[in-house]
Parts: sequence; structure tokens; C-alpha cells
Amino acid sequence: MLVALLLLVALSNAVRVNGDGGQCGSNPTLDPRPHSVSILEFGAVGDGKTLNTIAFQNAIFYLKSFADKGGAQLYVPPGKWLTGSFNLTSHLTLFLEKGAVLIGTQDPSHWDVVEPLPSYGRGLEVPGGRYQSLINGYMLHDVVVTGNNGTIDGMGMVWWDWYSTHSLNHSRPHLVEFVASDYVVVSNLTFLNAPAYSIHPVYCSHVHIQNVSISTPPESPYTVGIVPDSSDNVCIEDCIVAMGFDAISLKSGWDEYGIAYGRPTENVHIRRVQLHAFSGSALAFGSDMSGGISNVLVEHAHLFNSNSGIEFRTTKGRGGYMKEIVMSDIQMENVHTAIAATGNCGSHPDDKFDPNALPHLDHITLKDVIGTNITIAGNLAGIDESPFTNICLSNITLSTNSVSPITWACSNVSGFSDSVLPEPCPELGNTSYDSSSSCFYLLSVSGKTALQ
Ligand SMILES: *[C@@H]1O[C@H](CO)[C@@H](O)[C@H](O)[C@H]1NC(C)=O
Ligand SMILES: *[C@@H]1O[C@H](CO)[C@@H](O)[C@H](O)[C@H]1NC(C)=O
Ligand SMILES: *[C@@H]1O[C@H](CO)[C@@H](O)[C@H](O)[C@H]1NC(C)=O
Ligand SMILES: *[C@@H]1O[C@H](CO)[C@@H](O)[C@H](O)[C@H]1NC(C)=O
Ligand SMILES: *[C@@H]1O[C@H](CO)[C@@H](O)[C@H](O)[C@H]1NC(C)=O
Ligand SMILES: *[C@@H]1O[C@H](CO)[C@@H](O)[C@H](O)[C@H]1NC(C)=O
Ligand SMILES: *[C@@H]1O[C@H](CO)[C@@H](O)[C@H](O)[C@H]1NC(C)=O
Ligand SMILES: *[C@@H]1O[C@H](CO)[C@@H](O)[C@H](O)[C@H]1NC(C)=O
Ligand SMILES: CC(=O)N[C@H]1CO[C@H](CO)[C@@H](O)[C@@H]1O
Repeated sequence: MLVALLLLVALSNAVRVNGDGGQCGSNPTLDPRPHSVSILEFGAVGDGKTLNTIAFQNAIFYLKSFADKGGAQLYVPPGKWLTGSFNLTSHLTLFLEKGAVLIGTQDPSHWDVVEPLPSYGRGLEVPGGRYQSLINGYMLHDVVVTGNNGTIDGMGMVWWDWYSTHSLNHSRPHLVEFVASDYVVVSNLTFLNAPAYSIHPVYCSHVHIQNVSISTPPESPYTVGIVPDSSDNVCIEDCIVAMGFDAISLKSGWDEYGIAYGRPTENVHIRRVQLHAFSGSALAFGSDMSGGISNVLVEHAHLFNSNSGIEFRTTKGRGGYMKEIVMSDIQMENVHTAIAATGNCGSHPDDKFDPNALPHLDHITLKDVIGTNITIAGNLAGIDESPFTNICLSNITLSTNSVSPITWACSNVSGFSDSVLPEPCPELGNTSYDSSSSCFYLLSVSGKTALQ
């Protein structure tokens, strides 16, 4: 009897996101949900004018009852579906058909205000609460946001204006946010005009972001594409991201709040991505990294038309670490600074931060990189009391455009290099890379174990 009961419980928790969700080793196999309803059945009108928030909330409330029956799909047909923020539920697939555009309302009163994230202690831009994202998942399990190239358009223009004119009452919302959730898939969609971030998994495990296209205009202030934040087992693959600020940015909390929360971003695999970051970095680490960032593998990335290609940002007071990060097969074009690291970047949430909480940057490997039209090859500025260590560069050729007389600038860093052009600063040595055991360590990311 007891055994049968346990079995039933196990079955009813059947994971619909099968395979190794969050790992790039194999595709997540998405079993079709046994039930599907259309948003039309909840009175939604796709005319771009009718506000459909209640229809989405009601549909999802109804679909909650299928959570223990294998889950359900909410189908959104072609049309322009104006909505305010809504919450998803577990064992749900939100499917946007080709020609379906989910449009975020520009009326802030239709965006709920929620508590700040504990690892940040306050809103990022304005102290206190923050606007909830357009689409939210809170403590969910097995959720898929996908489609046949449907679109989620945040209509961020008004938010960018409010940000720039300091008229925001709360920090800007994101497009899709998952908090404390696992087995999450976001795929086959286009994301446009995010007010702030486009996809933000925070305190999540097993997140798979695949084949999405994300963009905001170059002038949009501090808009970011994908932000894995205090999350682990994350795979990002086959994505095209073009943003005003950073394309992909890994984070893990802010100063004393992030240190206290103590949840790192780790075991992240990023591959086959095209990243364009107008005023920020194509691939950024930090500056909010107080919970630590480690075990990250980036492969086959094309970084172009960006202010920086790869950038590590931190500052005193952050604590935490950025370590065991390997990037290989990187192609860069039209990038101002190819590789940047700074130990003096970013502000503090309040005056309660501990200035003696020093961040550590260690064991960063970058290899097989080719770049054209680069202005500065590397600008690495570590922290006096906590120098950046074991930066390993190998087989890197950056063609610089002679706009700047400086190709490398280094302080408070040390490392190794082999076959790097232009020749790096003496701090990075020119020892044979192969003979330096400090460049070798075991990296185990998403099913891949590699001696780097
Ligand atoms: C959505 O979830 C948040 C918790 O993340 C909650 O505060 C809010 O009330 C929920 N909104 C609705 C409409 O259920
Ligand atoms: C990527 O998504 C588009 C629709 O957005 C789809 O047509 C295409 O087959 C997808 N590619 C892969 C590899 O899944
Ligand atoms: C996906 O939709 C966007 C517009 O929302 C369009 O620009 C893009 O070409 C489409 N991609 C594919 C593969 O159909
Ligand atoms: C901020 O709040 C004030 C006072 O409630 C309101 O008049 C203003 O429209 C709000 N601004 C935004 C951008 O929501
Ligand atoms: C993306 O779309 C393609 C083509 O329809 C489909 O084969 C694939 O399973 C989808 N992938 C995901 C992760 O939804
Ligand atoms: C070189 O890159 C810069 C951006 O760093 C860009 O403004 C410029 O147009 C590029 N030059 C060429 C020839 O592509
Ligand atoms: C050096 O990197 C290039 C790609 O930038 C790659 O094609 C080549 O095979 C690498 N050489 C070695 C010796 O690994
Ligand atoms: C790098 O190598 C050159 C000669 O190959 C040598 O003169 C120079 O001192 C070396 N620099 C370092 C930092 O080892
Ligand atoms: C330990 C160390 O190398 N400290 C240096 C850090 O960078 C500053 C500015 O370049 C130098 O003045 C320190 O000597």
C-alpha cells in the first residue's frame, strides 16, 4: 500500500522537461503536454488594444489544475496580445504561434510591484521594490516558454525614457524572469525591446535557453539579453543577442546582500552564440558577483560590433569570486576592447557594504581567439589587495586598427600566455602555456569534463 502510494506520488511528479535540462550535452526532449487550451477560450482579444492580463491570469489559474495530470499547454495564436504582468505555473508550456506577439503594456499600473531580490537587497535602479517582469515564474518546476518564432515585445521605449530622465518610481521590469525554479526551457522565440533584462533566471537550476533571438536598439540604456543570476546548470545555445548594453551577463548578487545569500552561478555552458553589445560587453561577468561565479565554459562564440568582447567586472566590497572560466573558439569583429577586466567597477547598494570584502578573480582561460578591427587587445586592471591571478591566454590573434597606441594595459594581474598577438603585457608572461600547470585544472560543466 505504502509502496503503491509512493509510486503514485513519483509518477505524478513526472518531469516533462526530460533529458538533462540545463545541460548542453543533448537537447531537452519536450514531451507534448496531454492538455492544451487556447488563450481565446479565456476571452483574450488579439487586436493590440485590448488588455489581456486577466485572460492570461485566468488561463494559468485554470491550468494549475492539470499540474498533477502531466501538465498543460497554453496556446497563443497569431495576433497582437497586449498584457500586463502575469505568473506562470508548474508543468506548463506557454506556446506562441508564428505571428503571435505578446505585447507588454506601457501603463506601469498594470505591472505589479514586488519585493527586491534578497541577494540584491533593493531594486537595482531605484531603492525599494521593483516592477515584476512581464512573464514570471516563482518556485516552479518543469516550465517551458516556447513557440514557432512567436514574439515577446516589452515595448521598452517608455521605460528607457523614464530611466534616462530619472522618473522611475521602481526599478524597471524584465521580460521573462524565473525565481527559485528548476527544469526551465526557453526556446524558439524572439524577444524585443525589454525594459531592462530579457531573460532572467535567478536562484534556478537546470535552465536551457535555446534558439532564441533577442534584441533592443543600440541606444536603449542598460538593456541586457540573458542574465543567469545565482543559478546553476544553465545551458545557453544557438542564440542571437543584440543589445544596448550587455548581450549575456552572468551575475550572483550585490555586495553584503549577495554575500549573505551566498548562492553562486556555476556550471554554465554557453555555445554557438552570436553576441552584439553596443555600449557594454558581448559576454560579461559581474559586476554583481558576490555569490561567486565558477565553472563556466563558453565555446563557438561570435562577438561583434561591441564596446567590449569579454569583460570581468567587480569592485572592493563585492566579495565572491570569478574562477574556473574557460572560453574557446571565439571570433571577434569590430570590438573596441577585446578582453577587459576591472576591479573598480560598479556602485554599492548602500553604505553598509564591507570595503574589506575583496573579490577574487582566478583561473581564467581564453584560447583559440581570432579578432579583427580591435582597438585595444586587453585592458586588465586588478585590485591592489587582491590581484587577478592565473589568467591564461593561448593562440590568440587580434588585428588591431591602430586607433589607440596602447594594445595591452595591465595592472595587478598575473598569468601566462602562448602564441598571443599582439604580444601581451609582461604581467601575463610569455612562458610556454603548456609548461604552466596553473593553466590546467579540471573543469566539469554540463556533462563535459575537460582538463583545461
Ligand atoms: C505573482 O507571483 C508573485 C510572487 O512572485 C506574487 O507576489 C503575486 O501576487 C502573484 N501575482 C498574481 C496575479 O498571482
Ligand atoms: C529555431 O526556431 C525557429 C522558430 O523560431 C524554428 O523554425 C527552427 O527550426 C528552430 N531551430 C532549431 C535548431 O530548433
Ligand atoms: C522570427 O520573427 C522575427 C520577428 O518577430 C523575424 O524578424 C525573424 O526573421 C523570424 N525568424 C525566423 C527564423 O522565422
Ligand atoms: C511615479 O509616481 C508619481 C506619483 O504617484 C506618478 O505621478 C508618476 O506618473 C509615476 N511615474 C511613473 C513613471 O510611473
Ligand atoms: C524548436 O523548434 C524546432 C522546429 O519546430 C523543434 O524541432 C524543436 O524541438 C524546438 N526546440 C525546443 C527546445 O523547443
Ligand atoms: C571598426 O570597429 C569600430 C568599433 O569599434 C567601428 O566603429 C568601425 O566602423 C569598424 N571599422 C570597420 C572598417 O569595420
Ligand atoms: C588557433 O585558433 C584558431 C581559431 O582562432 C584555430 O583554427 C586553430 O586550430 C588554433 N590552433 C591551434 C594550434 O590550436
Ligand atoms: C619574453 O621572451 C623574450 C624573448 O623571447 C624575453 O626577452 C622576455 O624577457 C620574455 N618576457 C617575459 C616576461 O618572460
Ligand atoms: C600589488 C600590485 O601590483 N599593486 C599595484 C596595483 O596597481 C596600482 C596601480 O597601477 C599600483 O600602483 C600597485 O603597485
